[in-house]
Amino acid sequence: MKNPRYLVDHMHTADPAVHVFNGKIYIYPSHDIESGIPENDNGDHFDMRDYHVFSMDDIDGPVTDHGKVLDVKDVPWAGRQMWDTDVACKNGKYYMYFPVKDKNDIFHIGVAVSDTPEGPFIPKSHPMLGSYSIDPCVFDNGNGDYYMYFGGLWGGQLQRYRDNKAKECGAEPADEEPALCAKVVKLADDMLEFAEEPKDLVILDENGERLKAGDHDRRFFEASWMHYYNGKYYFSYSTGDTHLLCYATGDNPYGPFTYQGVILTPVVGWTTHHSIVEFKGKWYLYHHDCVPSNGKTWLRSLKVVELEYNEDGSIKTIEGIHN
Ligand code: FUB
Repeated sequence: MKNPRYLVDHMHTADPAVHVFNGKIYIYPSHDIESGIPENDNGDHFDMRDYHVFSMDDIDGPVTDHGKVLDVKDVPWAGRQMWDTDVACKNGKYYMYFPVKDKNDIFHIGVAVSDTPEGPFIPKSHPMLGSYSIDPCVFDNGNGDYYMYFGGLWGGQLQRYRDNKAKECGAEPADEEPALCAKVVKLADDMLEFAEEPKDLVILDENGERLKAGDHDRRFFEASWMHYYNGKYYFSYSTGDTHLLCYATGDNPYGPFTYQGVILTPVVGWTTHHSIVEFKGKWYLYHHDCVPSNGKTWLRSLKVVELEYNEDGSIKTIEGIHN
């Protein structure tokens, strides 16, 4: 597969979390809708209310929609805005992690459980204790340990927190200060809570210095994803207002990580969000853009394209806009 391929045309989908479960590709995206809410920097126009699950037997084959698997109405503590989700499998159970605002408009991360990757997922009665902000991604380290990466600036509310505590007046640091970090936390054995306090996922530059808040081309904004390739951990993310997907590599799930480069140049739309997955010996980048909706930033469409590495393990940059 050399050319990017759109995957779903009967609804708008974004923020794909992709995993291979039982030999099949499963896609857990956000479900974009036309809510009529005007576009703003707080992301109020992303007013999503449920999740569908999709699967593919093969990368070039048909995409099956397994239908609605979780609705905001079924989450007792939820207010509005179901954003990027992810699913992890442990001991034959599937755990869906989802950020949604509570009834006071504060994002937390909830968990819902299923016996199958297709769902439906049954939500727990409360958010994960100590959770905040958005964009959970769960990485299975293959040794029984699972790590969650999360956080997002602006509408994702990460700037409101320091040391895992909400500040009365949370704001982004000044340009010369260290950038805010994505968070990493090990999950408890039951997969339902954090096993520890979330830690900063530090990204260093080529001189071993922490990336600065003013370094908008490289600093973390949202859309965490972790994968493992050839003995290295690859943390990838969106730079938000500069619309790049970048990556940094490290030697363990906590880091520190060192910035390496751009995976995907800007796409049509404001947000860019992805996952990276290996299937049958090849690597793929799943992401979204707004070409099918003629640039409506809140109506996005999923795509997949092959991702390639250079011999030194660096990722070949993919162009976000193509013919
Ligand atoms: O889909 C809503 C938000 O847009 C996600 O949580 C962000 O990562 C961005 O894609």
